[in-house]
Amino acid sequence: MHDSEHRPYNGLPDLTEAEMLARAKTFHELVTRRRTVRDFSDRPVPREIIAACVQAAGQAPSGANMQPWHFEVVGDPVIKKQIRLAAEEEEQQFYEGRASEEWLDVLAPLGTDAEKPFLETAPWLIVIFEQRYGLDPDGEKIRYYYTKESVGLASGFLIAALHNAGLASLTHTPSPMGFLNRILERPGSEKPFLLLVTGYPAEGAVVPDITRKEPGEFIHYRDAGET
Ligand code: IYR
Repeated sequence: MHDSEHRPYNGLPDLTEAEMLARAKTFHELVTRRRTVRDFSDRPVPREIIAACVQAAGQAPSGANMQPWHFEVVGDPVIKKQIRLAAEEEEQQFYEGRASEEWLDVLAPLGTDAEKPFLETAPWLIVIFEQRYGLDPDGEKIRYYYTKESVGLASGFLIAALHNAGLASLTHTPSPMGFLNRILERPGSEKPFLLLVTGYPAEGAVVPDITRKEPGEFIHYRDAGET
């Protein structure tokens, strides 16, 4: 049936249905409390905590298990400043003309603008790169599959892991993000996917008073035995 070697899988805990339901609800409650924060404290966060979260991200499933991602974890204030300056330059153009009125209208409730002080204030910036293809030792291209989906999954793991660890995060996507290749010395085969800002919220940080869809608005069940 399989060409490759396989081994028994025993990675799941042995739970009663009551325990499963309780855990499912606990996780739901945990992620319900996650919000994007734009106002960060400069309080340091030990690298170990970030490392465990990034390593969790690296356990995400990926197309053909190619793991087409690279994470740059930046705490160096000199590099953070370079990133802030370059991001703000792009963002100024975005807010002053590149973005459509329609786009600016939907962003208005979030209160975003071209100023990105959090890129210097927050202790850690995690830049997630999508590897669009690999390179073998001879420099030949190796085809990767579903790279965007894979990197999106890893980013989701990371965001959940940071929240679970008690840290705030901000999914920042200055556009275009090519400056991140230059500053972080990454090859042209890699495309910046997301700039994730993490740390503690500033004292008194506020978030926009927005809500998520109700379950009935985004889930439709077709139970067994209904047809
Ligand atoms: N990249 C800009 C604009 C922006 C776009 C979306 I879509 C957002 O959800 C939030 C912001 C910025 O970061 O300000």
